[in-house]
Amino acid sequence: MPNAPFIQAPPQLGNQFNADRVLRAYLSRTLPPQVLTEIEPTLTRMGELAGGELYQLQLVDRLNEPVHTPFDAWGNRIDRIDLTPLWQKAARIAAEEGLIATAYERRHREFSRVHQFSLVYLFTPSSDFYSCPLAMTDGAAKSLVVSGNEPLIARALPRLTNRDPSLAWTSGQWMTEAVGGSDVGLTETIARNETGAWRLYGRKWFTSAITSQMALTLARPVGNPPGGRGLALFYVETRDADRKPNHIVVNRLKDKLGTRKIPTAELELEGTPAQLVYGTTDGVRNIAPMLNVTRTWNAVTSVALMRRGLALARDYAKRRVAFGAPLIEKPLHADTLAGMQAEYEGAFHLAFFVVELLGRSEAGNAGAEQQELLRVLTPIAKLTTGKQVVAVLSEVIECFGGAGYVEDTGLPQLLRDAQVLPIWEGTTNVLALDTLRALHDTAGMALLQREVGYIQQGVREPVLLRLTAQVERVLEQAAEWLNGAMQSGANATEAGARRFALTVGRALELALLLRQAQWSLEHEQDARATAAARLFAAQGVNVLAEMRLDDASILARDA
Ligand code: MFK
Repeated sequence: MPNAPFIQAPPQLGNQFNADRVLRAYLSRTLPPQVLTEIEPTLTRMGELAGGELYQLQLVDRLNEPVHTPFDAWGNRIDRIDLTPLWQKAARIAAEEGLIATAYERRHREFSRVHQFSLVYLFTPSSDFYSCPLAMTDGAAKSLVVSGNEPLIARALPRLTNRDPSLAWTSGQWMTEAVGGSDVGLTETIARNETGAWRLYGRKWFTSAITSQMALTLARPVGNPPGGRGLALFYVETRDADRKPNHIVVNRLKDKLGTRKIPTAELELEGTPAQLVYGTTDGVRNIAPMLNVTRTWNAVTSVALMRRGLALARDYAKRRVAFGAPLIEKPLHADTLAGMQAEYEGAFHLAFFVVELLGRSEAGNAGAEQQELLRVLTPIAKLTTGKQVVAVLSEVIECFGGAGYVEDTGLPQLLRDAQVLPIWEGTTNVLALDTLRALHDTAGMALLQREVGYIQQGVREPVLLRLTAQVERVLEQAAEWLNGAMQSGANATEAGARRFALTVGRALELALLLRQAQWSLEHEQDARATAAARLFAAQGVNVLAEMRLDDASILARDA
C-alpha cells in the first residue's frame, strides 16, 4: 500500500486570554488586585470565544460578504444590506459583553477604559473588523457626551451603550468626500435650514458600516465660509419612523483590498433630516473627540492583529517540521519570530498607555499635563502601531511559506485587513502633522521627556538601565531636531514630521517596555519582557535621519 500523503497540521488557537502573557502581565502591573479579580471572568469568556467559536466561524465564513439590495421586487428603493453571519453574531456579543457599555458605565472608574479595550483587543481579531462600527459608536457616544447636547444625549446615548442586542445602536462617522479624504475642510455637502429643520444634500464617499442606526457627519450650512471652520457637526438617523432610508441612497458598496466584511458605502444625501450637535460652525474641531477615540481603537486593533498573527505563526512553528526539526527550534526562524514579538510588545504598551490616559481623563483624574499628553500620544500611537502591524503581518505571512499566500488558510486576509490601519482615521503623514499640531511647540516635547522620566523611574536592572539612557538620548535628538526644523521653517518641519513622530513613538514604546520588563523581573521572575526590550532597542529606535530637503524634493518628483 502506498504511504498516505503528508498532511500539514494547521495552526490552532486556544483561549486567547489565558494564552496572552503580555496582556496578563500588563493587567497585573496596572490594575488594583480587586479590579483585576472582578474583570478576569469577562476576559476569560472573551478569550474563549475569540480562540474558539468566533475563530471557527470566521474560517467558515471566509467567503461571505455583505450584500446590497438597492430595490425590492416592485421597484421600491430599499437599500437593504445583509451582513455576514459572523457580523450578526459579533453584534450580539459586542452588546452583551459591553464592548461600548463598559467605558460609559465606568464601574471600575479610571480603569474602565483598560477593561473595555482589553475586551476589544481579545475580540477584534476574531470579529472580521466588527470593531469598525464599534469604534465609531464609541466615538459618537464620546462626542455627544462632550457636546453637552442634552436632547441628543438622551436620545442616543442609552442606545449606543446598551447591553441588549435588540436595543443597541451603532453609529457611523461620515466624513470623507471624494474631494477630500484627509482635507476634510473641502467638504461639499451642504446643510439647509428648511422651515426650522436642517436637511443635508451631498455625497459621502467612504461611509463605513452603513447598517448603523445613526451617524455623525459634517456639512456646510448655506452661507458659511469655506474650510473646516465653516462646517457644522450634524447628527443623522439613517432610517425614518417606518424603517425606510431617511432620504439617503446607497449608490454602491466599495470593492476594497481588505476589511471586506465591512459594508462601506458611497452615499447620496438627498435632503436627509439632521440636527446640529453644537453650533453652526467649527465642525472639524467638534468632530475631533470622535477621531481621537477611533484612533485609539485603531491603535488597539493594530496591536490585536499583530498578536493574532504571532499566535498563529508561533503555533505553526511548533507543528511544522523542516530540515529535521520543528521550525520553532530553528535559530533563524526563532530570531524572526522574536523580532516580531518585540515590535508587538512595544506597540502593545504604547496603545494601552493611551488607553490608561483616556480612562484617567474621563474619570476626572488627569491633570492638565496628562490631558495634553493624551492629545499628543493619540496620533503618535495610531501612526506608530499602524506601521508596525503591516510590517509584522507581512512577516507572519512569510512564516507560513507558500501556505501564507493561499486564501483558504485564512492568512492572507490578515495582511489585507491590516493595510487599512495606517490609512483610515488619518494616514501616517496626516497624523504626523497632527502630532506637530498637538505639540504646539517645544514645550510639548519637554512634557513628553518629563513623562518618560517618570515612566523609567523604577527601572534598576543594569541591562535595562542602559536602555533607559538610549531612550533619553533619542528623545533629546528628537527635541533638537524639532527645534532646528522649526527655526528653518514650515517646509523643513513638515518634511521631517513622519520620522520625528515615529522616533518619538518608538522611544516611548521602549520606555514603556523597560518599565514592564523591570516589573516582570521583580514580580514574576520572567525575563521575556526584558528580552523583548533588548530586541526592540536593537531593531532601532531613532528613525530621524538627518533630513536634506533638497534631496527629498529631487527624489520625490522624478524617479
Ligand atoms: C477599528 C479601528 C477604527 C476604525 C474606524 C474606522 C471607520 C471610519 C472610517 C473613516 O471615517 S476614515 C476618515 C477619517 N478621516 C480622518 O481621520 C481625517 C484626517 N484628516 C485630519 O485629521 C486633518 O488633520 C483635519 C481634517 C483635522 C484637518 O482639518 P483642518 O480643518 O485643516 O484642521 P485645523 O484647522 O488644523 O483644525 C481645526 C480645529 O480642530 C483646530 O482647533 P481650533 O479651531 O481650536 O484651532 C484643531 O486644533 C482641532 N483639531 C484637529 N484635529 C484634532 C483637533 N483637536 C483635537 N484632536 C484632534 N485630533
